[in-house]
Amino acid sequence: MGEMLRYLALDGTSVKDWSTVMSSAYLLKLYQHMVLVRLYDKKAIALQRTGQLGTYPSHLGAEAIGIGTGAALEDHDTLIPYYRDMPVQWMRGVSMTHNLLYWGGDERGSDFPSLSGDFPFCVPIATQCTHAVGVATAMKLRHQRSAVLVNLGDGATSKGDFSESINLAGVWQLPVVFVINNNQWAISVPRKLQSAALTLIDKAKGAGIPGVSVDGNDVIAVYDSVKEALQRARRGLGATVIEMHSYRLSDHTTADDASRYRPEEELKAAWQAEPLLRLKQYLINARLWTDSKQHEWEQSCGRVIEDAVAQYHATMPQAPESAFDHLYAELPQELHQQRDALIQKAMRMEADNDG
Ligand SMILES: Cc1ncc(C[n+]2csc(CCOP(=O)(O)OP(=O)(O)O)c2C)c(N)n1
Repeated sequence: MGEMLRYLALDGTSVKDWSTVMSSAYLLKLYQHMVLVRLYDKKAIALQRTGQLGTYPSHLGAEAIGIGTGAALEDHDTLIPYYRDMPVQWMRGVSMTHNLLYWGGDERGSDFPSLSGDFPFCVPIATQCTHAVGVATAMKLRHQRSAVLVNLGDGATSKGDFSESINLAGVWQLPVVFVINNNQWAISVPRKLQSAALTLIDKAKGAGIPGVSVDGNDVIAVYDSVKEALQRARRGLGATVIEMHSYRLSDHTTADDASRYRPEEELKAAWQAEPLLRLKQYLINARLWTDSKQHEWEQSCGRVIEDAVAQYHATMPQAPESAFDHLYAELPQELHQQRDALIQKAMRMEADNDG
């Protein structure tokens, strides 16, 4: 695999000096955000299971990638996220209520106050890479000293959109950072069936851009690698591909049952390397954290999450036809017909319910 950037070993000992990367106080803050994400994730799954949310993609195992990446971005950069990126958005100021609205099927979940034109989630696999290259091209033409960060899964690197995007990013030296969340599975398809390339950053070589291999469960390594790649981009030195080695500890989404295809032993081993465990151990050893502080923090996270859920529940539902409202500047005729049909159907259902 070559060398992989890592600062903390699995047992929570430091294996590389990170004193120039961030302060201890900042590391503690990142840990606290990771705990919050984990608790939020659990709540969102419970809401889906009880019919209060639509299909939801868990962040379990991806907390370090999300929080570390979000922390490394600057306000004037642009984030182009994929559906597993609530933690990155959270660090960019997008509320949990917006996330709940999104997965609850409400268009307003994508209408958040955004830093520097951040995009909403992209569900079609890898198409966000082409959007990122478009935004990065605009930044370059305007001589902005900002960068674009786009996230994708390991499966997305098998799509033409990814290959074409890194190719153009290489040729035009675009200020864009591609962060691959290599969580080893694309729904039921394991990494080794996705590509014969030894590593996913080997793909960057063909595009003439540097690739960096990172322990995606180590938040310091995530932060450091992303920050450096963003700086390179802002200085006009071009794009970078970062492969974050991680593991999807959850089902793919709440519509999936990973126990049908994923070896139990593999999952067990992955839990030993998960992102919160070693960091908590490190912080406790460094006397920056205690079990009682953990308890208090979890209580306050619980309150933050309950507030977001209450706001979500208090939001009046949108009209069904709102699904059509943000697709086109001018809706094509056939979609007008579908929209009208939907309104008629909603009216009939309402009349049936009343009658
Ligand atoms: C263009 C397109 N094809 C197929 C799908 C269905 N689909 C949804 S998620 C997924 C797997 C994605 O895996 P990966 O890129 O590794 O990301 P992960 O969800 O594991 O983070 C697929 C095939 C889709 N959303 N878009």
